[in-house]
Amino acid sequence: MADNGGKVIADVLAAEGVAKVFGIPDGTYLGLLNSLVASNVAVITPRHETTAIHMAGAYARLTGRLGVAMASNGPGVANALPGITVENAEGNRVLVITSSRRVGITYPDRGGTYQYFDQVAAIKPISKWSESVPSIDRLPELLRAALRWCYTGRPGVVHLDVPESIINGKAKAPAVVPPARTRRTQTLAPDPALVDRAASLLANAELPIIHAGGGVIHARAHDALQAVAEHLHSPVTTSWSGRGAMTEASELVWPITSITSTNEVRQVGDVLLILGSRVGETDWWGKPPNWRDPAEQKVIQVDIDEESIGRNKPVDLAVVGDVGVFLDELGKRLESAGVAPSSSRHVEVQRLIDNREKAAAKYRKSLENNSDPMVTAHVPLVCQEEFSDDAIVVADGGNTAVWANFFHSVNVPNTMLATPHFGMLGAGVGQALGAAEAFPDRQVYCIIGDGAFGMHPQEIETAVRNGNNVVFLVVSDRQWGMVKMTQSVAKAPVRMMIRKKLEPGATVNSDLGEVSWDQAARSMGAHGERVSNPEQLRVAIRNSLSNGGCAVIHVDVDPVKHMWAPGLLHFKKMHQEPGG
Ligand SMILES: Cc1ncc(C[n+]2csc(CCOP(=O)(O)OP(=O)(O)O)c2C)c(N)n1
Ligand SMILES: [Mg+2]
Repeated sequence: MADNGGKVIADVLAAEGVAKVFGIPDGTYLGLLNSLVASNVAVITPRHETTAIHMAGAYARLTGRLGVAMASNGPGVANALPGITVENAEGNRVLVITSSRRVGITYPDRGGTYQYFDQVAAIKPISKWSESVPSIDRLPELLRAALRWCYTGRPGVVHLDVPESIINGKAKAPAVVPPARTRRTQTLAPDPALVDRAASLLANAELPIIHAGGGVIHARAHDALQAVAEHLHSPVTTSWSGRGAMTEASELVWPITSITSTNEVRQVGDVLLILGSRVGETDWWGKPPNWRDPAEQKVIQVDIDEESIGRNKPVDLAVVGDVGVFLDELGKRLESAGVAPSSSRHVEVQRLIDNREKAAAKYRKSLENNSDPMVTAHVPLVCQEEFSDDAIVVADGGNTAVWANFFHSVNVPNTMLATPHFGMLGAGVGQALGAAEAFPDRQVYCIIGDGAFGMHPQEIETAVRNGNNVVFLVVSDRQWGMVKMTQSVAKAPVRMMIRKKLEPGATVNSDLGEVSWDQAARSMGAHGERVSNPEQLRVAIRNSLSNGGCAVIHVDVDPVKHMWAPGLLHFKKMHQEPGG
């Protein structure tokens, strides 16, 4: 077989250690597919391009490796756009390679070209970087540029558009230059003088507190964070994206679902260490009243991405670098200086923990309800009891994702996936499949709303075909539950408080029809079960796990109680800043 542009790409990906690529096959990149297979890079094929992008995103986040996805020119790329938007917003490290029509008729379009749109112009504003390859001679250089961008700044989506005439066209594949010679491959160490200053601020603090974002997960700094938090006896709050940055089995972790007690922690700390978080809208922009008045609190921010420093919350000490290296270095300094928390700090932290547990107990009241169909709170709880601690859980849907977040504890770091920045219904399907590809031997389950699952049920067949071990729990309230709740409260708040629901037809198109998800699953070769109470659910999970492969459990829940998910008022307030 003569070399072609596809081989040039496959050689570079293989040299980067890429083992799996996600995408739907197409003739426009046949040269690439053949070369990937020849290089033992597996091509994993879902039934929708946006799923491929989410699979790559989940795979990257869970393994720390580069996620690679592909889509074919025109419709394939159009289908990939939502996934690209979301994975970029979520900050997952994904390289997307697309084919485009041959060089002679594109860029610019002459009008009437088949399966063509300006893919680069469309993807540029929804990615970190997007360029087209104008000639085969420039392919190696632009691949190197793309990979450099993958590892520069905040992770996200990087896109390279390659005309079919280049992918399939004859070329002599040049010797691959090792990655270390074409980009930085070591982690970015922070300036030691800045680590010294951070150590001294923290050592002299009355109550240092830590806020961990998704950057801690990308840096795989879970153990380093736990060591520093324990050394300082510091409360650790996590952003939505940072859930699982440190084990929630530790008393020192405040998941974002402990909203009121998280606010309390942020009010009392006199030194705040922000790790890998932009402190954006879902962190209430780092502002009072959810956070302490900046005049009363010193802020240290550490981030791999210089652009994220001081962006939403002013800082007293800015540290650019890898949070894992920073925490390792900080830990050494705290130890050698013999820093130890005071007994008054222990007392204060215990008070904060007690308040957190009191608030959590209030939420747990919904578990006392044993109605059939069940209250949704039981779903994540029974799952937590039945799946192993290192199982990967994906939360998707409107209220379903809220219930799943409130009643799940991330006891093993980096085992929870969602789209906290985008709230993208249906993304969880691809994320669950990506998780199963990342860890074929681990348990993976996805708690997902019936609206969300209805966006990508075809991927059940993908899971069956690819032999993925994944259990979907489809929470069926036969409504766009979160939307029905917000519509109802907006329309008649007092009536809602008294009667908990409005009369049928009072909201605009927020009801859905019946779909038997267990039957749909069986029609595609998966195991299917339908349950409506916690005990049935427990049995169904056990059956699914002993069966192996893909299972779908249709979970009927009480549709009215489902609307009353915890924390909704707090989330409404979260979105009101800034005004205008
Ligand atoms: C792709 C997408 N479209 C629309 C929305 C707006 N939206 C937010 S929650 C929601 C309802 C979700 O319904 P379902 O998945 O059944 O979950 P439930 O709220 O019923 O638990 C909608 C339509 C969204 N977040 N994502
Ligand atoms: Mg629903």
